Amino acid sequence: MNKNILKKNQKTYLNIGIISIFPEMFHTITDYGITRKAIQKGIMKLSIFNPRNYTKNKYRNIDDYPYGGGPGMLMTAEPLEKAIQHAKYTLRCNARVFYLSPQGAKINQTKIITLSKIKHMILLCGRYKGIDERLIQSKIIDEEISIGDYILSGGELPAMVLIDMICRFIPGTLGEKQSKKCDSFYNGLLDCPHYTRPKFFHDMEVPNVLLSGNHKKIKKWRLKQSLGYTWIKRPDLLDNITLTQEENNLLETFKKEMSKLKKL
Ligand code: 21W
Repeated sequence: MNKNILKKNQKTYLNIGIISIFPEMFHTITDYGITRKAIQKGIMKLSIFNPRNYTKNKYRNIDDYPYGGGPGMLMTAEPLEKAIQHAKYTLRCNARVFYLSPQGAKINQTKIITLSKIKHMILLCGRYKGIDERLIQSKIIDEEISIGDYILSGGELPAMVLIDMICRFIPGTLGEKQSKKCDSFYNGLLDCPHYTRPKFFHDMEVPNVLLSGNHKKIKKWRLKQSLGYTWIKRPDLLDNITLTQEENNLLETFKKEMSKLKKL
């Protein structure tokens, strides 16, 4: 399957340029797990550009004091612009440029699916208090994105989070069996509970239906648990989706079974 995809698209499926003053941080994704495999297979390619290499002054400064005063430093526009331009030239195409920033539009699973269709992207990672506003307003940045409403110390971890998420959507990075289709959120629901050997852990058993070998029953049970767990742990998710008649019935059964358990 992987071979076919690679043939069809000639070379790399996902080409990512990263602008960061901490290139070594990206070993986290290049050296471990699914992201590492994707790079090894040639499905994904990362190229890192350090803004420090695009500075003019001898101390290679990429930061400066903010006009108007106040604490903290800002990244200056010029080295970043040059790094982006070089990245664009290297990726040799109309790569889309994303600036990771707490002020950006918050990413969600739907947005990831849209992003995962982009084949060439440049991720700009800020540090300190961020970057000169004029770079954001210049045409060179296409989109500003955030990974959530909390403050981190830079854009590198968010960039890696993004790459990890997108990587899972490239055909061939996930095994057919552990497909993303089974993942939490794929259908807007939480994943069902899972069990593996041994059959007994302390005094706890594996639900009988999973040992039954009846695949139709197992599928139905898993959907029921997905619905039930979502209802218990993340009821807000249920507000965003419309359940089918069958799903509604399964959830009602789950609730009844729950209240029976409580009475015991
Ligand atoms: C931290 C940049 C603080 C700028 C309101 C009050 C990239 C990030 C980042 C950082 C400030 C992302 C503020 C979620 C994140 C990132 C570093 C300046 C901002 N707003 N997604 N204070 N969270 N963060 N203060 O932090 O670069 S994507």
